[in-house]
Amino acid sequence: MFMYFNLEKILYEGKNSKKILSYKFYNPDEIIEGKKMKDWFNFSIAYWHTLGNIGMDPFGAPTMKRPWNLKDPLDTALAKVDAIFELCEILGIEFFTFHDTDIAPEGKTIKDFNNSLDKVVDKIKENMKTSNIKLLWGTANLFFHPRYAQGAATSPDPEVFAYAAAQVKRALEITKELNGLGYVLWGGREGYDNLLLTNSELEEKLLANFLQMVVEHKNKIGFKGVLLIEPKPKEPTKHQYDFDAASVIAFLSKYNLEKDFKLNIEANHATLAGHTFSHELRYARINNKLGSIDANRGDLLLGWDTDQFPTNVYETTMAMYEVIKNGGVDVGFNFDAKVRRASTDLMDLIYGHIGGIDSFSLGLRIANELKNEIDKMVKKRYEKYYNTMLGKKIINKEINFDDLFEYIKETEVETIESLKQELLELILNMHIFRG
Ligand SMILES: [Mn+2]
Repeated sequence: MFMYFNLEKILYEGKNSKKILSYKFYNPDEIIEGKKMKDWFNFSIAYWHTLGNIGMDPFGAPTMKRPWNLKDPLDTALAKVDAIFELCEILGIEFFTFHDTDIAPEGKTIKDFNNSLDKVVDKIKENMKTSNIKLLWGTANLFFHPRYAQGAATSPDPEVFAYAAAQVKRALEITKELNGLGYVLWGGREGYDNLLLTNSELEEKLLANFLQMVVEHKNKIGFKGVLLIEPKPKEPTKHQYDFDAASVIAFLSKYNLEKDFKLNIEANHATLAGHTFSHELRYARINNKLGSIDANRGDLLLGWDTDQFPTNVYETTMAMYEVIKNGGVDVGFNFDAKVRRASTDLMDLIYGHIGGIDSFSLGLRIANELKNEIDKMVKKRYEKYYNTMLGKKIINKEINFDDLFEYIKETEVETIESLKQELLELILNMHIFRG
């Protein structure tokens, strides 16, 4: 039935199943909190990590032989289209994501590149006609080629700015043609390695101008998807301008771009910024900026972006609490995750995705059970702001410093009510241990 994998479709069998190749917690059509599980997630396979990764790292040669890698680069690109549709079909994943350079060979000029992109996009459209598989989001790779070594939008050379713009223009157009739900901008080279050699005011202005042009082009072509910025603090650049959710939101607000962009929050980028995944989700959520998620995990003992498949149910539970409070995400959950360099079998790709899907699905179930208990505890913690005159006046700003002094001058304010963190942890564990 399939070309690259000798497998049946992976199906839901429930948590007591002993079958490795099954979902224990992901039941796509089951309704949770008014919505099908699959619609909470829009799970997506990342082209680059799943089809592109051949196990190279800075210390060693490729370790993986993939059957879709052929002699001719265009043949390879066309074979990858069948491979991504096949993987989606087997795993029951309805979406995929790509950079422009993942799907077609670049050639010498942007015109060459666009010609090869056209051929591959035609094949993607053909495959889409006979399946339910869709594009989650597209993006342009503005970090791999040597021309981007000193930045793309923030390069000191305007020809590089122009090249990057031409790439994003086409990538946006392709995303629209394929009905993508979003378009992501990740500025891996937008930042600095040496501050003394950097004109920071100019680079910030260039980045803002670039993003404004993205919005203009989006409106011009009538793309209805969500524009997303993906924060990351460092790597490959020493310092990246899109450091974390808070820095990006401040930047957007300074340049009047707040209504045009949301955020794509990645677990591993959060920890690189010194935050937890749920911190970044929370910050995006309370600012109405939680648009999409790159589902993976890092390794806290390593200082880099390891992009591992998510397996930590504590983390997925906390993440799904934020997602439920947000009413879901606009775009979806993309597995920006790769198998380890030493995991060289094709089957490892299947195991990785099953593990990631089930970890988030269990997280959704637990967070949904827990949310009322947590909300009750939080509400109680702040209740004096809502049920006392003093609290209400502070919230509504109907009081000033003189009034506050008068109010409090003869009152001893010692300790306040217990935080009860340990109780919360017990409740959380009780739900997680039950599964
Ligand atoms: Mn990453």
